[in-house]
Amino acid sequence: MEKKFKRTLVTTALPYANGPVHIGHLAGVYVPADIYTRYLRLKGEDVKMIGGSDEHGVPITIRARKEGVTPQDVVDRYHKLIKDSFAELGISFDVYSRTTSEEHSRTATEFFRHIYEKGGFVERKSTQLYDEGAGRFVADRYVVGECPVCHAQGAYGDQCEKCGSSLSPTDLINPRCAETGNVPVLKETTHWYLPLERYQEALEKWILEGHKEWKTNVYGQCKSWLDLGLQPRAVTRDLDWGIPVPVEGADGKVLYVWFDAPIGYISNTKEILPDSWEKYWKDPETRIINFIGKDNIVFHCIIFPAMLMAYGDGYQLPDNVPANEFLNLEGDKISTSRNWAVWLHEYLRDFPGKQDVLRYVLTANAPETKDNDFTWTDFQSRNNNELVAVLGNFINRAVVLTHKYFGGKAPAAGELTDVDRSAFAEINDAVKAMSEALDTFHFREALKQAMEIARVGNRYLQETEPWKLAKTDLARTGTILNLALQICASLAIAFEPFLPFMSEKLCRMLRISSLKWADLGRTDLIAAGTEIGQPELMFEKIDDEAINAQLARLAEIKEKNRLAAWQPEPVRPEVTFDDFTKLDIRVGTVLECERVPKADKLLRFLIDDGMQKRTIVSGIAKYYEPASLVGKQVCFVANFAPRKLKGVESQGMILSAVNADGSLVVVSPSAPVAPGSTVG
Ligand code: B3M
Ligand code: ZN
Repeated sequence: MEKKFKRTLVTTALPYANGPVHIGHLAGVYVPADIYTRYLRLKGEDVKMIGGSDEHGVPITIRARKEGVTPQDVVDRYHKLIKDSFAELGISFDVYSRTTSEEHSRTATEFFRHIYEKGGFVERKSTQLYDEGAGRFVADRYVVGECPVCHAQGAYGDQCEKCGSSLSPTDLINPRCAETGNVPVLKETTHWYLPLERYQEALEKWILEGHKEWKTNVYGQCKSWLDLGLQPRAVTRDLDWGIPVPVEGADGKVLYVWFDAPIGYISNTKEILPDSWEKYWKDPETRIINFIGKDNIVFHCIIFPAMLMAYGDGYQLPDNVPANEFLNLEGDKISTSRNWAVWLHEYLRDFPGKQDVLRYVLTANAPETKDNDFTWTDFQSRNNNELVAVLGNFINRAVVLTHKYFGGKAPAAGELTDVDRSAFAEINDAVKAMSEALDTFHFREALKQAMEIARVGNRYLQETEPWKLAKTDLARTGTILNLALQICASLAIAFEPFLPFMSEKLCRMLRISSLKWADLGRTDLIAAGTEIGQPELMFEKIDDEAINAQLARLAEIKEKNRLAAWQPEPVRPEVTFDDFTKLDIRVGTVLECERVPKADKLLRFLIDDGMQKRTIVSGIAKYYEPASLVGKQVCFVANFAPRKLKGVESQGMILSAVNADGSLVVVSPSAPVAPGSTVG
């Protein structure tokens, strides 16, 4: 039996305020949460959507030091950027606050203290890495060294990215503090731990027995954590940025960011509902839904619930945690550090007024059950072939025809025929399927069903051909266009959660207001005689130029990353000066240069070496137009034993530098010199 709820609290993962948000965040969390919340609002339900920035944690302090500013400066900058770009995309938070707010600090402090006073923490000593030069503890991630498994350099203290081994910083060979280069030492410290094992049984019962309906990825992750057996987790850190641990003698310690961040959901609720927030957290008739990405599952399904249990006092656990998988970009994992992302604020700048297009594409392609890929060509084709050609086209036809035959006044509908009734039956089927999909967090499917309404509309016009009938039967034409306008009204409702900007525009055009989900599929949403607005296009085509510009930007980033990731070959074994002088390296001037027939890699050079002309064959044909080298000076090994290459005798070797991608660049003197000059 489905439980009945009085209200819903929708929470969205708090993004770290040390960078802008990207399409991965949007597809995974904010767009689905916004769709869901808007849907509930249209149903007239009591719902609040809670968001905010996560402004603590080590990465923010590191970024600040790198930039020579304070952590507060960093979070101020990104909080504003994130908040503004969410608003511009139409993510309709009831509150978007931040974890540096006073309310949050008060709430998190009280939360810790309450559990502490109940004996809900255990205090433990441990040794941790410490940077003596900098006078601070170093988080595992910020110790680097040689991987003990694959011997790659630059492995992190928690993981080697090369071979994927999970590490602890003391495993590293030659560990160094990433920021300072100092050798870390071990130092004893005390921390407070949440003994998760105390909640093992309750969590098992709650999730494994009570929430079999959760998404398989979420349920599965929880099960494997629980099967391993829960261990105490430290909830404090040695750091000077965060909420101070409210315990005597805990100077220099703050709450672990993952302890305070989820409490942010509570603080932010308090901020908008100072008097009634408890209803949203402690009343069993409230339903709490956490929208998150898959990397946050354990924190929301195990640790935060354990915190809430530790606190007690009637706090409710989430009813569902519809975590998504990841969205990739053009086949590669999105990465903030490698700048491999489509950043929301840049999208809004590059595609002004096209918020709905991004919302549409991210939903149609949402990584609901598996990782998915965002590509710019898919973005373009979904816009051009679906939004423009199906949805926009139907609306435009209905409105244009109403203007053409009825002067822009909604005509009256006469008796309905079978064709009319069957179109509306199909629409109502789609509406039903859409509602079911929304109720169960299947937003892709819901969007597909919304689109189906427009497809039915197009088929209906195609079948009834009002433009032909208008000459002979204006009354029937009126009925058809009346119904087409009613379908438009349904589209305004159905798409409001997905494409709120279009919906608003459409409502203005159709002169309708106060949308209600229950009105979907009705045939009386626009009264006969209503003067509708002039036809306006809902969407416009996106041309290749705009797409190519994005692809070019990504190609540039990829190239930059490739060069940055390139590592020089290790230096070869030592040689003596005598060894070196055995090589006779000289400068020559290129007199002739041509391709060697049937050898696509080779160029034949005729070189003036100061004494004579000599032929040298070099494998650089892929990188140079032969003519472009004539007249150039090159360095070559003059006493190289002659050898035959594809039938041509080569008397020496031209020197080239090998680029990161293996391409070759000829080495030349930086100013002209006499041919035959030696190099050394
Ligand atoms: N800031 C991690 C993340 O952005 C973290 C989420 C907190 S939700 C309480 O992935
Ligand atoms: Zn490794």
